Amino acid sequence: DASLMLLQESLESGAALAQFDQLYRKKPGMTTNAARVEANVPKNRYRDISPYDQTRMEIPGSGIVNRYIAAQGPLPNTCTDYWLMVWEQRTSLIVMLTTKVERGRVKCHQYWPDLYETMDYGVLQITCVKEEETTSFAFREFNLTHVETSEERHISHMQYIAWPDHGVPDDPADFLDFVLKVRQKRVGMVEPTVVHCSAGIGRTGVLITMETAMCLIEANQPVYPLSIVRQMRDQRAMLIQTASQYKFVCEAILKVYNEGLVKPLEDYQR
Ligand code: PTR
Ligand code: PTR
Repeated sequence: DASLMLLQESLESGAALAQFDQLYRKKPGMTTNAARVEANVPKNRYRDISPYDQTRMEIPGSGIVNRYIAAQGPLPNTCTDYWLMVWEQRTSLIVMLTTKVERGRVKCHQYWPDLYETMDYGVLQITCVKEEETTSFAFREFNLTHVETSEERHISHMQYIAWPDHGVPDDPADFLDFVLKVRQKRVGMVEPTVVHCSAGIGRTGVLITMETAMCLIEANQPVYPLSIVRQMRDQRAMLIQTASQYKFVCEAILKVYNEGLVKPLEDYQR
């Protein structure tokens, strides 16, 4: 594929990283006033990371159809809103890329119940019905019940645990394995997938870029990671935080393509 040969060359020459550094981190003209409203200040985990007014998720839903919802790790006081958003958006998959605590600092509140336990958040009741953990992943299944209507839905939770913030995954092979599992899960899925880490920019940006690239490869479309990142930053500031994260994702894209881990869909027996 021509776009991926170009990517290979620009990674080797260093041009890819220079281009990445030139991307705007915040889109000119976008505003973040809602984050500064007194009632909203305590809802944001980091003072320097705010959603755009134009693209932030509102409850009840704004009617925007998204492929992904990039989110911060919920705070104790935002879990009810978080689950309401999941319900309203009909999300059936949550991808989590942080642990609860890193280097002694809280990165995300445990917004889900332990195995076989139930938690109530507003009108929603969440029960954890399955949990499988390895050293790098945790996969959980939740039942979500709306207590007023008794409607019940099922949510899968896929957590990658071996990836500290500001860095790249400890083991690239493990990470690829994880994203391939996410991709498998998402085939045919039309509802938005909630992707979150702690701030919802660095690791979340890498995951969304990677999965988008896989979809493009499957669809036999050119893959230009720089334009994927630019489009993402039109909707949320600072997605993919560091040049090393960008390099990591570019190399991972080349790897899945070169090793045939993701192929144009017409190559599959379907
Ligand atoms: N034959 C595929 C299927 O239904 O599983 C078609 C398909 C391929 C559907 C990709 C969705 C796909 O990706 P996405 O959910 O990202 O649009
Ligand atoms: N002010 C925080 C900091 O710089 O540590 C904001 C922050 C935190 C930014 C985590 C990015 C972070 O990484 P991620 O988006 O991958 O959780």
